[in-house]
Amino acid sequence: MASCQRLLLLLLLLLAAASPGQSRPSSTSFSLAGSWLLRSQDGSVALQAQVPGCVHSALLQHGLLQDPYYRFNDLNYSWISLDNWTYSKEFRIPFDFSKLQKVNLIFEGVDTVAEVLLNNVTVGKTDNMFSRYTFDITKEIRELNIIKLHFQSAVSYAAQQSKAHTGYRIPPECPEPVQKGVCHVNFIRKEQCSFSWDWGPSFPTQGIWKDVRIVAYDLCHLDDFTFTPTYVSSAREWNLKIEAYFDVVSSKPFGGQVTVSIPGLQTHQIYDIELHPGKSMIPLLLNINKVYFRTVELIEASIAGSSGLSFYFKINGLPIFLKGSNWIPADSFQDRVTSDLLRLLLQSAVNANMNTLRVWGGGVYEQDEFYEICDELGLMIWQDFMFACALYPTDQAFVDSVRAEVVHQIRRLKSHPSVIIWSGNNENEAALAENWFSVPSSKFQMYIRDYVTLYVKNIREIVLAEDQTRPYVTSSPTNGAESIAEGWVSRKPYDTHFGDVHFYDYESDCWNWKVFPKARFVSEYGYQSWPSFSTLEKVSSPEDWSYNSSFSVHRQHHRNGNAEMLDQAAINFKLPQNSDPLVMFKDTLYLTQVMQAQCIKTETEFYRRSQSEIVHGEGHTMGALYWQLNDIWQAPSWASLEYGGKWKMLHYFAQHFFSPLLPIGFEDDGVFYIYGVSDLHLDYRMVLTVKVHRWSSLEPVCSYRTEHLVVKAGQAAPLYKEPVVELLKRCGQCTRQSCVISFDLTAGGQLSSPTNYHFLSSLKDAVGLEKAQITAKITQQGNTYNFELRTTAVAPFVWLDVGSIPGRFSDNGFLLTEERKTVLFYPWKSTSITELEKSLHLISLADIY
Ligand code: BMA
Repeated sequence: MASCQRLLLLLLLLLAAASPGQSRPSSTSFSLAGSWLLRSQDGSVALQAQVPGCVHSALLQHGLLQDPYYRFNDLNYSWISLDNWTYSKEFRIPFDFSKLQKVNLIFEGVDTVAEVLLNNVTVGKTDNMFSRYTFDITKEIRELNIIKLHFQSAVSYAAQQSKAHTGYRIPPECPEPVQKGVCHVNFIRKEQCSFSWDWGPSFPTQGIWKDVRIVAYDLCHLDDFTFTPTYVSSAREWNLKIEAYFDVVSSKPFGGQVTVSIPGLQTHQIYDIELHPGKSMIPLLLNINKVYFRTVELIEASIAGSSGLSFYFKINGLPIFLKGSNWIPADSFQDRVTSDLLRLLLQSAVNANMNTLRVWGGGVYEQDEFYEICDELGLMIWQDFMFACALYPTDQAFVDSVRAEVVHQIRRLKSHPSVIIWSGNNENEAALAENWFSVPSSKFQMYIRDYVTLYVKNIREIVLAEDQTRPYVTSSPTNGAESIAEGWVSRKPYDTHFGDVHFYDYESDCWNWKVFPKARFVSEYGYQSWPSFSTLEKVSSPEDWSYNSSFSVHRQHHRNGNAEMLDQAAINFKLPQNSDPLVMFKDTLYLTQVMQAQCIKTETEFYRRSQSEIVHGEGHTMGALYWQLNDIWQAPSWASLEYGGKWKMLHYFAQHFFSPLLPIGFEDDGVFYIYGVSDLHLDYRMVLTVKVHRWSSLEPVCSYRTEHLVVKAGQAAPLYKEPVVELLKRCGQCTRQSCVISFDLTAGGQLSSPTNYHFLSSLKDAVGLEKAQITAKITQQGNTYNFELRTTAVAPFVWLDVGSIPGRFSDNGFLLTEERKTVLFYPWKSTSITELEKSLHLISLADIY
């Protein structure tokens, strides 16, 4: 995938008028990005603001705000989004436009509701953050100009729209009080989580959030071009379809030539075309017989031994298990999402062996760089359209706005090989099917009609017309073909026999895999944890540093979330006990991360080992995307990466549980099994080593190596089976409480899996677990640091924390069963041994008791 994108980026499109005597099309443009003047409605605040940007960022840059994420500032600063701000700028056109036929003002993104004036004449209005706006300013443009954008508060606009919708309710009206958010976000085409979410604050921004430029041209202008490859197996070649969208301003048709050149493929082709006045799309076809692109198919087919249908992806003809997580906006203020930050987060996904991210429908269609990096890193993207957890209006103006948004986003994104599926919305089919918002049954059919209007008759129709190379599902979760058969809203969208499911259960014991759905594909599942102390410290003050402080309560946006984490942890662990309140707080943060990591490990391993089997009609699980990859601010959430990118324990665990080759241990009815799971493309002869350790000793009580076993490509299959009673008897000196099992796969010393483990009892019942004394000797080797660890005892969940020093360890949160282990630290900024030694905090589970 990576190579393909790089090659395509070199594709050039040149247009030349062919008829003699006719001039060549000319076009010139300049950006209005940079410094603008920003004023509050009453003029009491006036300052310079950067474009692209937003009001909050401008106020922050001028020192008029503290860090908006500090303590309770999300509430203190709510006035900003209630005001109506004006952006203005004076500018001189740096070229002679008088001879050019058309001058356009193009906004790549306006957030959100604004009236646009040029030289005091209204040239357009905006109401959709996700659309590109092009306004014809040929008549208004002068040499010296003033441009103004009068914004209306997104909050008051949404309220107004909702009030005007008198026929019937479009719920939910407001977020839950615990989210401390604002109402009616479903009435505005804006980042839905900007009005608050169950992991994020309410910062309904205003501003010009993407580039704005003036483009002037003669004859014609190439507005857009896209390319999509399809493989023609009969001819064994790729058809590359290029769609070139022109705005032709010439009053007469004219001919010309387009040159398509892909230097990386030594491809150069010239096309004669004829352009007619107005907007037109010219398709250009190119045949290429080298394999450079990728195909994607969503397979919904019957499965032997199971009712229902499969739901899995074939990439280049091969079934692929999608493993990864869900992406949310990386900041409330999009102008702070730099390419460095995107690269850091996406690289972290790859480092954790993920191959897929779902861009979730409550955020934004991400910036171009996001998809470029994914193309390059080989990450696949499940792309939602931006609708989440709500019903939506379908009046004509709203639908028209959505249509423009969807066309724009498909054309912008479809050339990216990373995007493998379009999906209509997040959980809106489920919201209807399960009647989350208590709509009266008499109105139910009407809401279904609205749903079909939006996601089927409009969005789906546009996807089918604009992009035939990718599948479309109307919602996530959905039953896919079965939902369609049931009229697009299935009675049971969480059916394990069809489509994808989302699964959350905070109460049941997450160490018991029987609580998880053996579904075809699990596109969301998760548990919360707290970020590390060093991350929280930046936005809090000492009085906040306890689990029940008003700060800790304020940052938790999920009802009962803080208690839920401790309740889940208490099922298998003793809760921290310490008389020092700060130590107690830090230990509690650590334990929530231990709980989260271990829960999602158990759950993900269950999904991965369910990929090749059908049990009681369920199975063939082919996807596990946990909720959620990243954080929008410093708060408790389901994320595995903290705000800023620091890895939580879960992320280190993901590196193991998503490993291409993994032995997975579990018990069923007192029998211990190990499955071998492989995402590799070849079968491998491997040896499985199983060791049993006592908590009280660094010498394993017994160790067993199998004969060579074949671990099959793309399969999950049992490799080992032994009743626990026999295993304990065989090893002697062991009880469930006093011992733990570890195991790994190796092949001739070359290929190996991570070492995995299986607990035989809850750790609160563990016998012999000692407070290990663990020391670390740090040495430097080039850009990497070695942490040579030595322990006095077996230690579970060993955690190395270097505070705010950016970087990641090669491994962390591990079970230490040997006296020595070396862990590497990869810094993201330069650091030193002294700095690392000073910041290092090392604990393991027994330290918190
Ligand atoms: C799902 C997601 C998000 C939410 C998460 C955790 O519903 O789609 O809306 O943040 O669960 O509650």
